[in-house]
Amino acid sequence: MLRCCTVCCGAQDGGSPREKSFLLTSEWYTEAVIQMDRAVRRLEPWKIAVIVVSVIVGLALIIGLITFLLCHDQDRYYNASFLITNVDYNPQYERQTTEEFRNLSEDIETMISEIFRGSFLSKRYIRSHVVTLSPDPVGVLASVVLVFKFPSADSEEATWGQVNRVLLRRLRATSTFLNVDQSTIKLTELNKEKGDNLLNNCCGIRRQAFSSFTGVERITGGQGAREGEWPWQASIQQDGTHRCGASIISNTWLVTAAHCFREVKDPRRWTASFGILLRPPKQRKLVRRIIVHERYSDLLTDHDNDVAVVELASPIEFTSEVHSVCLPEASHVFPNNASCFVTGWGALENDGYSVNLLRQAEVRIISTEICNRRQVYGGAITAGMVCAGYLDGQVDACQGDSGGPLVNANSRGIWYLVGIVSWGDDCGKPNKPGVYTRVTYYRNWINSKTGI
Ligand code: 4AZ
Repeated sequence: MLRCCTVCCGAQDGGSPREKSFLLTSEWYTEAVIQMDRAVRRLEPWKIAVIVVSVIVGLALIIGLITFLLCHDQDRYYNASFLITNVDYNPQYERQTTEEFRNLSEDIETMISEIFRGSFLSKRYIRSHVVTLSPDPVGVLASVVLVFKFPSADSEEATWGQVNRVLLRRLRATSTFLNVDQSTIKLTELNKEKGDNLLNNCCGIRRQAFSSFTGVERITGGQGAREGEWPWQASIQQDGTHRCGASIISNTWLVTAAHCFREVKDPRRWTASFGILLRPPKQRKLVRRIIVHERYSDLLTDHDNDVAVVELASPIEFTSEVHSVCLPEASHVFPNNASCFVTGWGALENDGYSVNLLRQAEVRIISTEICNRRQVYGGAITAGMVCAGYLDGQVDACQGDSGGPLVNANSRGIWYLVGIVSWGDDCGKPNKPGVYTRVTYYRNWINSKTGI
């Protein structure tokens, strides 16, 4: 068609400058098309195929990217607050780790989960987490963070409206023993930073869901951890070298084993690092103060009172990958055979080297009665210790894991510190499970030193 036009226009020599310019452009274009035509004819078929495939792949990538940007899911956070009128306020609700806070929070979270799981938002609902329970003249005011996944293309107003509607309608219709005053329900959208902050400031929360595995490995040679899986794990390092594990219990305090400081007690020679890799860590802090249990003795080999707290020189910045574990109340009892996880950068075998990637292993609590049997530890286990592992051996903590956490998740999926890696006869030997400092036994001591 262009060629035809050029031929027609070419007959009118001496036309206006505009016509001349059009003529020149048309001729240039015609020439370009002829050249391209020749070039294409010169191309071998396989080259044409490569060009066609590249163009198709390029287009597919662009379409995929646009679809991803429009349709991919995004976490949306909300704060729901409401008044519960048939529960009297109890001062124990002030602290997140009390049994009272735990029990009421579990009831509230179950109620909210049932509401959303039974609604059209069931696939969008991720979790709810009670952050505060405050006093009110007629009951308890609950503040709950709700997390949903919505396509990023969905407008904020629309999704807020959907969540609000379901919450209002179903709270009215759901029969639960909690009496919620409908007129007090308030739902506000939180931006990601605020939502993350609220959740990261709650102890014992793991942000992503990590599938459990059948833990038949010891930390030695066991399963590598993923970022954010054990966010309370710290490494304490003497002159820059990993010596022990530790657990974050607040943004300025760690808890660890006293025996880590047997040789060097000067805080200026110690640092703490956070994140699953020793090198490079997510964060690193200087140590201000080390408080070793007064009755721990470097000279004795009875391993009693193997607990210390470490104060950091500046606060940790809490993120979903670095934040605290919950400390159990002194009265809490973790049952025998309860499933726990021990984590650390310790040796892969007795007298081996530390590893760079954090490892994890599932172990079970062994009763003190069994652990004190003649063929096990023959009476060496005292009230301040707890055994965990397997009498068959294989799965165990090892050197370098000392001071690190032994944790257990409650029914709300909140993780509590059960023990501190302390001692054992070798690693993974039959009838020689790991021995841990029993955190409930030292709970009041930890509080007396840190205020936590
Ligand atoms: C240690 O020497 C050590 N198998 C830690 C844990 C265990 C043994 C030794 C438990 O730090």
